[in-house]
Amino acid sequence: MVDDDTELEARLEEQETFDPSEEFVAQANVTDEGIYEEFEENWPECWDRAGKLLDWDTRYDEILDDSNPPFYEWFADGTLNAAYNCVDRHVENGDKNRVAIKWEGELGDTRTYTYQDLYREVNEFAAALRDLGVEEDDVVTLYMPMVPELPIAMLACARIGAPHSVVFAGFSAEALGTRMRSADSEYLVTCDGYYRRGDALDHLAKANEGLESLDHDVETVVVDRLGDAGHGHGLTENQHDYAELVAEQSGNRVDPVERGAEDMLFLMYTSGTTGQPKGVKHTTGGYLAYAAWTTHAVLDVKPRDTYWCAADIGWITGHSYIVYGPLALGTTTLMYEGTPDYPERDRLWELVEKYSVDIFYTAPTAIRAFMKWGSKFPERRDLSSLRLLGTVGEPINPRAWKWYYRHIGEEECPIVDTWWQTETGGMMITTLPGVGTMKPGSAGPPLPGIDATVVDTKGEPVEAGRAGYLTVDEPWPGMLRTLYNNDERFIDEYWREYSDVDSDDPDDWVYFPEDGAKIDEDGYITILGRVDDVLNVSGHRLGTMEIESAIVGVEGVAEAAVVGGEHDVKGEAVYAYVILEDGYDDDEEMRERIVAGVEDAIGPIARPEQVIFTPELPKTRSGKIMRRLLEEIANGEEELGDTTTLRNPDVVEEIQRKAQR
Ligand code: 6R9
Repeated sequence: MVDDDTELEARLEEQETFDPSEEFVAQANVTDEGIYEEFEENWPECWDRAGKLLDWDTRYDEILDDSNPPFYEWFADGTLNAAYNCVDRHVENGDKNRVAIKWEGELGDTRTYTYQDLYREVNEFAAALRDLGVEEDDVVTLYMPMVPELPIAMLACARIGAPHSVVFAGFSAEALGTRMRSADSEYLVTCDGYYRRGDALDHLAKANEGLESLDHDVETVVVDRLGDAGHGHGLTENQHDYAELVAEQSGNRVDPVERGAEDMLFLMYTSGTTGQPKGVKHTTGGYLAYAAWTTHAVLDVKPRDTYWCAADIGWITGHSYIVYGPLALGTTTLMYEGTPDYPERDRLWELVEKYSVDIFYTAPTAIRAFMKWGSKFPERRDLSSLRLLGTVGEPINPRAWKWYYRHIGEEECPIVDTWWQTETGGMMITTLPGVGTMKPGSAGPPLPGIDATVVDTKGEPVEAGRAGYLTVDEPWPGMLRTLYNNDERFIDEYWREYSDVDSDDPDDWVYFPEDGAKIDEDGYITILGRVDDVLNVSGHRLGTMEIESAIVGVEGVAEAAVVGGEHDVKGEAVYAYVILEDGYDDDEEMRERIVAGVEDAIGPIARPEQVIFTPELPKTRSGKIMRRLLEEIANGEEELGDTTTLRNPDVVEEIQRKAQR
């Protein structure tokens, strides 16, 4: 047995390419290699294939309107409703008894919603939102953990044409306030609390604190998740109990509002280069068609499947691949409230076994944690129901890929390594599981119809194997349309770098995702990571500027620089270099106040791994902080790169010494 194992490990280690099994291919949604050419030759009409996955109130004639780049419009003369597409049509098509959402709480409590159940509750809550005053185009903020009421609230908003803005429950009160203010949002749906490693967290306290920072009144709906374990907050005059509202609307129906394809479906705030989060705008037609298409083509989802994306709905991955894509296709989507290691480190595999999960989609940071815990945890469980595995959020190294392939997929499941972003709405670069050869460590070729390339600083394609910058030359239906109320920043952030911004010719416009990449002879793209000041901590996007401004807000801090250091589970971890004002001591108390400052401003996900006090930051003669050097120090590198251009080279050794403490 041991010998077999070692032999297998050795073989896997050497193997550089993997092909899907015949059995997988025989049943896959997309199997024709010709699809790449077909899309290219028929572009942009090829996208009708995505549009056709939806039911339209008014069928579109025009696929793409590119007359005003980069403000592209897709299916613009069509109308539809996203909730109708995710719920009603499955009820009407005779699938009302199929399970839409299977939910499991951390304590093992479960809830099941058939499409009929979902239809009922989405209607009732949509009616309740209307009664509270929500009108078409009002932004409703959803600050909720992983409870079924979150997708229900999203769909209820979609039903009445009110865009939602979901704020990840792990974000702080301050982060909630900033996002509500930015979106002028006068409605909030939140929750009393939720479970994390057995503790009943008090979420409403955070929500209330966030609301206090707003100048305008907010109508709030509160879901009671904790019951008697709750924290005893009374509801104020503007706060309503979710269950009561829904009960009052029992049996009521709301006609799905006919939305233009280009009407906003939702806003999602994400981190960028500046301290201000960006409100990414997604639309009803293009986004939903793209989410449905990629769920079909890449995740190979079929209505009879039990499909599980173990992300949080508070991020784009959850929007596209827990809620909109899977429900548009009428499958069963699994939601889990808790963490993977509670009560034990086999929790996720327990759920795979219990629900006979067919498709499992997670982040490399989780896989690295599973590897660290060891294969004995998945081995305890029967994982034979799995057919396909996926990853998203950050690069996955070949070792983690192979571990996932062997210990979770039992060498039978293809793995799709999917590169995409909040801004792209859905997957962009990955193999098609029923078509392509997989190369661990490389996401794969761009999807059919996606014109992504790797270029140098001048925009010229780089040679195979050379590092460059990822760009996308043609628009696609799932792309963001703009940043909320900020067209100028939209152009600056994503287009200016490689476009002729004065041109009306769409060929002069190139989308820049701000990732480094390289490409091989077969056109497979390996993503190297962000090239802007954005960190990727456990698959979460965090702006260094946001963290720095939180630290500088702490009393006694004069200046701060934040960089990412390598971390074996998180991928990147936050390293904060801090200069104190005179009269403050660099002691444990100060460190704790800095950590608390970051948690208050953003949330525990942004917590610094290390706070390094220093009398000065290494700066170039022009006064720029030399971040590269700080990164090298964070990574414990002894041989540092060129420091001759520093104004203050002496400080380097001192910082190095402090970082080692
Ligand atoms: C979906 C999502 C986007 C950034 C992106 C890139 C990184 C995502 C990746 C990946 C390598 C993959 N990223 N998927 N890097 N391989 N398969 O994660 O959206 O939170 O906006 O992050 O994540 O750097 O630019 P978002």
